[in-house]
Amino acid sequence: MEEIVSKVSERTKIPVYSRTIENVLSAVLSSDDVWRIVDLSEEPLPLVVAVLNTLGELGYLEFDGSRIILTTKGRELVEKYGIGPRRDYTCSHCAGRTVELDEFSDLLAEFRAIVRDRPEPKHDFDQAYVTPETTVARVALMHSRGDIENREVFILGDDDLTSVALMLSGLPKRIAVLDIDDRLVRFIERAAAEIGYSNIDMFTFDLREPLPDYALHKFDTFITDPPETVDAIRAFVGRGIATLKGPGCAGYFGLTRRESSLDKWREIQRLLLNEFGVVVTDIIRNFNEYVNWGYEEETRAWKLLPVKVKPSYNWYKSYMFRIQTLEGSRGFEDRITAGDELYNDEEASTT
Ligand code: N4P
Repeated sequence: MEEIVSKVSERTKIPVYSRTIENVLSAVLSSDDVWRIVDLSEEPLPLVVAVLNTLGELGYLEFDGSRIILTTKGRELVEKYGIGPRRDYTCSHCAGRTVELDEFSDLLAEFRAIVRDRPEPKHDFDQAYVTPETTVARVALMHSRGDIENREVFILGDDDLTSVALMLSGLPKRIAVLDIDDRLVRFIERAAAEIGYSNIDMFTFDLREPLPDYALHKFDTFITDPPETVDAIRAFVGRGIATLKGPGCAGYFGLTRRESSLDKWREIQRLLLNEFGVVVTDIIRNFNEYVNWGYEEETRAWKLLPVKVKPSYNWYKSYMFRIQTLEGSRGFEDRITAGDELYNDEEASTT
């Protein structure tokens, strides 16, 4: 095992542990589909690739067309270490989201109808929207925590159209949405007119810039789904916190294992705790499910993968984080000078 770990370390700057190798082997025992292997192993895609290539080179597995297959030598290896197939016991009623949508079935149908002609994901902005069930589950989750009814809600980036589901719920007192993509701002404007909801403000905005005064310290709840470089967490989550009125407010954001190692998660948790002074109240695994964005073949992931096959199901998910502000919490209000590196680091691969 030590030899495998050190060989993988030569191929990547992402930290490698024997646990990493075990996770990938366990996933390979469950599936021969490379996307499912990334999904189940819960390791960043570039790291999974480094492990697969190393295991291939050492003769533990082979690439057979589009499939990843363990060799006899590989079978001996998993036996020796007592590694079994990774199981998936996700609750089939709630899909692991912890909230049920029975009360929201009309809202879900209305949401589907309104978003039918939504803008398609734009590669330049790292867009990939979540399923309608996910968006509606966000409303259920936030409502269950007391974060939307008669609250002022701020949305930083909204290709998921959470604002549309919130308008349909009629619960918030006021909604504000910003997005860098004016196609989305116009789409949400039209949806508001169609729904007949007027307590919503929309503006086109690049989150590298500091937020204007009318957005700062005025809201009860924010939601965002950031790219996952540390700068992007400051730009999206840090600025989200800066929109909040003070202690006792809440924020929601997604973090994925697909593009962030647990080492990066620790960095991000440090930021939350030490820089922003907020507390994490909820982390719900794989709450957010993303529809495949269509530009897979133009991404770093595609270049890296040892077998070139398009995903056959929604393999990309993120964990939903809820934070709450306390005395002494503070957001991020400075300028960020990053260019494309706002979206990309060693662990990212889907842009
Ligand atoms: C990126 C998904 N490049 C996948 C495609 N990220 C943007 C989602 C906006 N709905 C978010 C990842 C989770 N933080």
